[in-house]
Amino acid sequence: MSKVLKTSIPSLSSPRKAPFTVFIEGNIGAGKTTFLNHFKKYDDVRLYTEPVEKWRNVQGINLFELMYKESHKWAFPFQTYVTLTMLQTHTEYTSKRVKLMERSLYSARHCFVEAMLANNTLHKGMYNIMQEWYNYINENIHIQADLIVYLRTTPEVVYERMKARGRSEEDSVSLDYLKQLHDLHEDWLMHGRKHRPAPVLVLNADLDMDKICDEYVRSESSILRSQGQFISTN
Ligand code: 8LK
Repeated sequence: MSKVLKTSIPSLSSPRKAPFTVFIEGNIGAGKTTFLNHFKKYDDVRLYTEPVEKWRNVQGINLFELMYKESHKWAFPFQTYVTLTMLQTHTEYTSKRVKLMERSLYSARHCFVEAMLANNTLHKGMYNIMQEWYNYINENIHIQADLIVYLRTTPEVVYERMKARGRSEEDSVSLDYLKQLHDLHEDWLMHGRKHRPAPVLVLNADLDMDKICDEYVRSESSILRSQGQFISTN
């Protein structure tokens, strides 16, 4: 019996347009997931939250927990796996007109991997391998990037939020580490000291959850005006 081909053949006359792709960036506890959930009501938006559940269960192994517990040993395999899962999300096909991603390959490279090198949890040799991966990906794989939304916070505020969230794996995360991640986000997104693949929209994410809604609304027009079309709600 012959197999039925399930994939449709794209029309040659109208090549598929890549979705308007937005990365939501910011420190631990900045409210990225809450921000993403705000866009659930839109039909034409595909949301990708950070794949923490995949990191927690790599064929039964909690890589996320190991990374914080024994960072010297596990930071490198963890970041390698994060890079794979981010790449899977970057390249995943969606027919929706807007793709919203929590973090990206760029925050892995410019924030987390840099912090781990500075803290000696990544040996320079491991760091160099990560750089070779990023360079290879940059040169050979198209990563769609149209807008970066930077949820800008102060480390003290996100420290309190992180504690209140109470993710057990994050028990050992210190205020100093959050300050370090903050500075790396600032260097990258505010001062442009690292490559920014798209324009950056900065939102004040220190605000309380009720007030932050105004900031979300401010960002909606930038996100949803993609390709000049109106996006309907459910
Ligand atoms: O964001 C969820 C948790 O994972 C938080 O504790 C920070 C950690 N994390 C990390 O160590 N390295 C990362 C990411 C998250 C995301 C990227 C791209 N790299």
